[in-house]
Amino acid sequence: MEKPFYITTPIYYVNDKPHIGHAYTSLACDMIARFKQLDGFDVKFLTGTDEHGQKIEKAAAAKGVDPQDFVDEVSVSFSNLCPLLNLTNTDFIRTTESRHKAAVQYLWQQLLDSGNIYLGEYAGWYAVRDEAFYQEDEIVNGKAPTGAEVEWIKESSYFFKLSAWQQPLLDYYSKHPEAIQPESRRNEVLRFIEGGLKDLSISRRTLKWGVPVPGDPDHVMYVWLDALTNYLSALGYPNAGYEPYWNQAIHVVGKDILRFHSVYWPAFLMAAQLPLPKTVFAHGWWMVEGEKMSKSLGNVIDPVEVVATYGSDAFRYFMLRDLSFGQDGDFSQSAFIGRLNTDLANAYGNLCQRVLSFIYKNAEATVPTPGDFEEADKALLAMPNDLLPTLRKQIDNFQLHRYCETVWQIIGEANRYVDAQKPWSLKKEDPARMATVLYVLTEIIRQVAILTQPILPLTSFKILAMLGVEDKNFASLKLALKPGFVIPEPQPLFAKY
Ligand code: ME8
Repeated sequence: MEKPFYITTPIYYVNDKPHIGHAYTSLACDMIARFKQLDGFDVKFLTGTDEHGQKIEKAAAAKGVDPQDFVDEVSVSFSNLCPLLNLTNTDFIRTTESRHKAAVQYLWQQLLDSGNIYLGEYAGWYAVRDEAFYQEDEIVNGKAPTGAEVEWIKESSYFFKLSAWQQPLLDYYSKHPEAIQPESRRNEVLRFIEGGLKDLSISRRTLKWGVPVPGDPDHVMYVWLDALTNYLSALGYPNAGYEPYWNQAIHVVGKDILRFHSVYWPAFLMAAQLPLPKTVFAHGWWMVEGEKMSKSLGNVIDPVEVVATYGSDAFRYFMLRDLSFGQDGDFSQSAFIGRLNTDLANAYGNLCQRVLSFIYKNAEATVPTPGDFEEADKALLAMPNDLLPTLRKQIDNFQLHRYCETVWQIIGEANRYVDAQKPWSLKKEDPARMATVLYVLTEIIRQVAILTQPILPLTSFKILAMLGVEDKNFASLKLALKPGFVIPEPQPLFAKY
């Protein structure tokens, strides 16, 4: 039986269409999901949309449309992004679906039955943009610490006894250092919890656009309690079958929403006697040409346009390679073009093009039969398999950029091997040796293409198809290319800008 693996993106708000920040989290999860799938895991990869709450209600009202019609329309711009970016998500959840609402109401009942919910009155600040409550001492110059506008609300509300979970959370995190990553973010969360947790308002009476509270339909649930539960509802919770995946859950989120995922969510789960996710990983923030992306600055980058111009593989590569996963990054035109030219066209593209064109023109377009391998041949051929444990660690430690670096080391080594072995000179001097060198090179291209699948699915697919390769999972690295396959005329894999 394959080992279950479960990875999730945040579910995105449908108040506006997606930008490269949303695409980023989805791409990072896709890279990990693809790696795990190729490495023999039974993968579930979830993404979706967060469709309730005041922010969405307001956005729909501003357009003068019914909230359901509004979310139906905007959700499509997020679900369309999945095939566009070549995501391998196994599900796409919308919080307005009945399967989700039923699960949230069930969870609410668990929290109520276990004595974790009481009715009270909330008076305090609320930021619609963040869908978050703020304490008086958090307000800076009349705004939320995030810069969002706040409004004062005072109404009857159900509360979750978050304060009771302060110590259990601290105890849990001291036993599970892997539960919040990277470490710097973990420390921020611990300091926040140590600062004291107040009970959390989890329902609103003045809002209609949400999941009704069981037994008190005057109230709708706080959008974050509703939204966070998507990770369970998509697995079929509370019906049996969700457990094996849930026990392996990894949530990848932006640093903006780590508190919701590492304080509120685990407290709800503990209160409902459910296991906690294995890891919440918070990544950094993308800026554009050194500025914050914002509608008012007009610098929001639409992933649909980037993909239309450069293709999805180029976009994937830049996002996954350029930013150290966890750190903040900058989407600049010069860095983008630089990476495409240097790493894709010059390094990877050139390796495939020079080797496969040479075979096409000088070796009857046929994968040659090798003679005995020399030391240099063996050293190059051993690289991918020898590096596989390193690549596994890099994925498990969320070092996605390092994974790219490691694979490109092999590409660099293969290009140096071409220069050193000079197949063009061997053609006259030693055709048998030329055949061996060309075989080694096609074999290394096969292995590299297997390893680049999580980053560059389309290009890897093209390369493997050219070589007639059918087995594409990591176990097949150990196989060897069969000589005699006739390759089609090679076309450049990457454009140069
Ligand atoms: O917060 N750089 O949805 P959201 C990097 N619905 N990542 C970015 C980014 C940027 N500039 N901008 C957005 C919500 N993101 C809630 C989540 S989950 C139960 C509910 C990514 O549409 C990043 O993953 O505001 C961030 O956490 C997420 O989009 C916020 O998406």
